[in-house]
Parts: sequence; C-alpha cells; structure tokens
Amino acid sequence: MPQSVLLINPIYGPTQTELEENYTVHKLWEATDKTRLLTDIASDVRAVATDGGSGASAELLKQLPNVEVITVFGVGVDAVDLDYCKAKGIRVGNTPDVLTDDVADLAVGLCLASYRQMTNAHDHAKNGLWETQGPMPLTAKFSGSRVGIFGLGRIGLAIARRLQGFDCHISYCNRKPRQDVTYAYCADVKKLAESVDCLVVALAPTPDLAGMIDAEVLAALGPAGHIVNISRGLVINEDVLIDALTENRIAGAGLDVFANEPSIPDKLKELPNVVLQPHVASGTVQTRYAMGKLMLENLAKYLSGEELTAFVA
Ligand code: 8YV
Repeated sequence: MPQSVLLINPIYGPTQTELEENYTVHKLWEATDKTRLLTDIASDVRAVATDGGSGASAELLKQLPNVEVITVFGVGVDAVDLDYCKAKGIRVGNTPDVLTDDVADLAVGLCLASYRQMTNAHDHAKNGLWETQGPMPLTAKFSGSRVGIFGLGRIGLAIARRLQGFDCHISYCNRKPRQDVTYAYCADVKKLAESVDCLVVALAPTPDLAGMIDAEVLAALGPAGHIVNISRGLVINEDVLIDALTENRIAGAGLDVFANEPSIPDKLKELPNVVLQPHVASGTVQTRYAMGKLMLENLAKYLSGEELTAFVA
C-alpha cells in the first residue's frame, strides 16, 4: 500500500504526476470539507508535500499527529511553522541550490529593468509613442552602481557574482559577516541603504523579518535609489513602499514577491516606476523540474530511512 501524502496545493505538473504515481496523494485544496479530510486521513498520513508559498501551519499540523516529514517544493520555508516542526521532531526538506541561478538571474534582470525602465520603454515602442511623442525619456545607468545585498546567502552570493560583471560596487547586510567574501559588510540594513544606489532583498525570509524594509530604510535609500525584492513580500512594508514610489522618494522598484500573493495592490500596478513579476524567479522548466526531483528525493529518502538530501529541520 503506497504511503499516504497530503498535498496542500497543486505543484509543478510533472512533479505532481510523479508524486501521484508513487504515493496515495490527498489533495487538500480540492476538499470541500478540509477539516473532515484531515480527520479521515490523520491516522495514515506521515508526510506533507507543499510549496514555498503554501507552507504548513501549526494549525494544520496539529490535525495530523502522525506527520514526520514535510517536503517543500521551494527553498523558502517561512510559511512552514518551523518552531512547531522542531518541537515535534518533524523533518523539513526544501530545494536550495537547484534554483539559485534562476533567482539570481531574475534579480539582476529586475535591477536593469528598474534602472532602464524597460517596461516603460517597451510600452513607448509598442504603443507608437516613439513616432508620436519622440524618443523615450532618458533613464539611469546601472553598470558601476553601488549595490547593497540584504541577505548574502546562496542566492545573494550568486547575485553579487553576476553584478561584478557589471562593475558594481557590492556591499551586504547579514546577521554576521561572511569570512569567504571581500564585499563590504554592514550590520544594519538602514546604514546599507544609505551607502548604496540599489538595494537587493535576497534574504532567506523568516516571519521575524516582516517589515524590515520600512520608511526609514527607504528614506535612507533616497530619491535616486532602486529596490529589488526576490525574497518574500513580507520583508518590505508594502504600503510604505507604495507611498515612497508614489511620491518619488525612491526612483524605482523591481518586485517578484508581494505581501498577499497572488493579489497585487492596484496602487502598485498603476505606478510608472515599478516593474512587476508574478513570483516567477524560479519559474523555468529546467529549474522547476530540478526542484521537483529534489522534493521527491527528500520524501523518498526520509520514508526509506535515509537522511534528506536538503533540509532545514
Ligand atoms: C516557490 C519560492 O516555492 O523557492 C521558493 O521559496 O518562492 C518559489 O520557488 C515556487 O514558486 C513554488 O511555489
């Protein structure tokens, strides 16, 4: 009898298909009575499969007392109640490294798109404004700019290495300095913002970091400053960001993540100085395939008594 797995929300098709071929998969999002489903499967389910956005709350896990492992399709585990998992001895696998290149690539793309107003330039060309109104207004040079990376982890380091190719001056803010880099370290994100032209939010998000990018940090970044976020929407106070962009107290933003995905505030959608991406940083065929393989490998290894390949708990 195949092991029972609770799948919280749909994941990448080929991965979900392989999961269903090898396990008895209970689909939480399809249940008309979720509480009834959890009650019915509680005795069988030892594993939960989820994604970075859906996570696994303590409220859910309390209804599944036999869960031993959570396998996450994603690197971010901020939506998993890690305190509960650690208290209960629940293992948590995730998918780092296989998505680092894609996420770092998109972060650099968002820096360029924000500085060079690439979406506005696209619209200028597409809507015939070049013919009717003349050349696109001048934008800002990115190469050689001072870039501060908030969170120099695997993804942040990959971003930094890419930016060296643009002759950027790189500094970073972490809980503590890294011994394996020569970039300038800053212990405080507000001081980092004061010292750079572009702030890239790349940290591994945890709930305690909510709102870390506040009005003071954006004021420190200043009217010529740009901010890029490929971490989680929770890290930036979204209302404060909208106000700063609306009043041109910062020059621009490139955002792949938002406070209440998949909805994006209308005010943010209407702004001319923001580039929006619908949480696609890891969204390539190659990377989602690799994430799926690692997610399934974590699950199979745990259930066969082996150590998970990649885990946070
Ligand atoms: C999502 C992500 O998990 O890896 C992460 O933490 O944010 C993304 O890769 C992915 O979009 C699946 O939901």
